[in-house]
Amino acid sequence: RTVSLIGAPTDVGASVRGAGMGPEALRVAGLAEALRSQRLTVVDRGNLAGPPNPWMPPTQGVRHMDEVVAWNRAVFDEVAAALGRGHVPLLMGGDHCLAIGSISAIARHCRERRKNLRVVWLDAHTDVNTEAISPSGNLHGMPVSCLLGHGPAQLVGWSGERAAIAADNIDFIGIRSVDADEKQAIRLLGLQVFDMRHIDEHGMRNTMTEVLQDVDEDTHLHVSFDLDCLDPMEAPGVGTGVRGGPTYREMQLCMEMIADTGQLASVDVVEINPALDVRNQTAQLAVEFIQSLFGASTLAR
Ligand code: DIR
Ligand code: MN
Ligand code: MN
Ligand code: MN
Repeated sequence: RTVSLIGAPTDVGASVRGAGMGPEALRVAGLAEALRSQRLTVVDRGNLAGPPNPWMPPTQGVRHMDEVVAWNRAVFDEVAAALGRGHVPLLMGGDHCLAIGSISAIARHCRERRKNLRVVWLDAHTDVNTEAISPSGNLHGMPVSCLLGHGPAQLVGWSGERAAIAADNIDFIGIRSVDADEKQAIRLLGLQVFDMRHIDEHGMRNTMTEVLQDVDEDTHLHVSFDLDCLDPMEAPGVGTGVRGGPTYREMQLCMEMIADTGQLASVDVVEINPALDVRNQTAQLAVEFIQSLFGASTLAR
């Protein structure tokens, strides 16, 4: 397998500056070398280009719409190109607004190839706000709505259909921060949210068994990995940390069980904020988890 690393140095969708340094932090932590050490071919495509962060308040419920559109266009094209080459795109963010371009390109690819897309959303947050209900106006809190066809018009329909994914095609793991109106959206849309209480009560193993039960050889499995999914004790380098996340071992098991399906076909790694990190430990942690996601295991060769 060949992995295409795609850097998208943004914080235009975020509430805190600094996630734009994420791609370089992952490179410094040795992401490419780590994947090469496990029989993968890795091509680093460098960083995409886009507009700077104007740091403006929301207009019509959204901050930095034009900048978020521009960055996501670049992401869409580069992810589509990687998939076209038969590579596994690994998007290095940047903030989580980039999942709009990434998953829209993946959804279009899956429709063309008659693959069933399943998205695993690893996050402390559900990111299912819209411009009408978001308390912050930050687009990193809205990508799921955009992909489901409910967000601001400029960010909806990029896959060629109004909805890039259906509610049934996405599972959320590690959730522990949901805004007031997001709770209603989750219920109305029927989203499958495995919150931290679910993981406490059922364990990561049973949770992932349920999430992955209908994955088969026709499945394109996409992982959208927001590093704030982890407990901030483990991963301090994030803009919106929330305590009470999965432990290191729980997250490793999650990654290993995804790897065991053999169907992982694309990844977003987002929201690493080196400005808030401690000696690059969050990027180093991300590299370890990505290694597991691509099949590294303690005993298997
Ligand atoms: C919050 C924060 N729900 C918002 N979202 C974050 O602004 O919409 N997502 N941090 O990762
Ligand atoms: Mn988050
Ligand atoms: Mn299901
Ligand atoms: Mn997120």
